[in-house]
Amino acid sequence: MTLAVCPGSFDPITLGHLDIVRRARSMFDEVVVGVARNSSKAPLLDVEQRVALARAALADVDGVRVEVVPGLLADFCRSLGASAVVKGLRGGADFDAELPMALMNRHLVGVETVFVPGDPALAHVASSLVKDVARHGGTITDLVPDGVASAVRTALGGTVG
Ligand code: COD
Repeated sequence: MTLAVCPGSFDPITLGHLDIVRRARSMFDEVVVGVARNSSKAPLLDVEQRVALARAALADVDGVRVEVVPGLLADFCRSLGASAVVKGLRGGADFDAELPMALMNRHLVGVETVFVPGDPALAHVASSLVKDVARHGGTITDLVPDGVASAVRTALGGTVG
């Protein structure tokens, strides 16, 4: 039985994340979506909301579950006996940001990272951009799973399309 962890902030989960989780599931028997803390980002949604939205979005995907990463991703992977971490790439900038994390996670516990190119049609989709579009009154319903736009709208305290 192979198990991979798909980690992220998921603040909020987007169609880009779902694409990567599905691709990970096509390669591994089981996928754990790990909702983690990125210390360089202040989240808009609290961790319970991010987990609930990810669970709702992935409810129909067999072999996938969503959990909180309580501390280091490397320790979480070791505790699960994960074969790999799976990360999505939109382009070279993602690779430059992801490579040091992959090397650090391997240094810490020996876990390997598999980089998966995402759907090019979703290469512009990032949680940070989605929030920025919403903050300025733009429509995000076609960028995120059902229920996410209204959660973002509530968190921003305004109107989101
Ligand atoms: N297409 C392809 N891939 C995508 C897309 C898209 N449209 N959108 C997002 N992705 C990918 C990203 O490239 C990334 O791989 C993943 O989805 C998650 O993205 P985010 O933005 O939700 O999450 P990040 O980048 O903030 O996640 C960073 C972590 C939280 C994983 C990291 O900070 C971490 O591991 N934190 C736990 C503490 C820890 O272990 N720190 C030491 C790390 S070495």
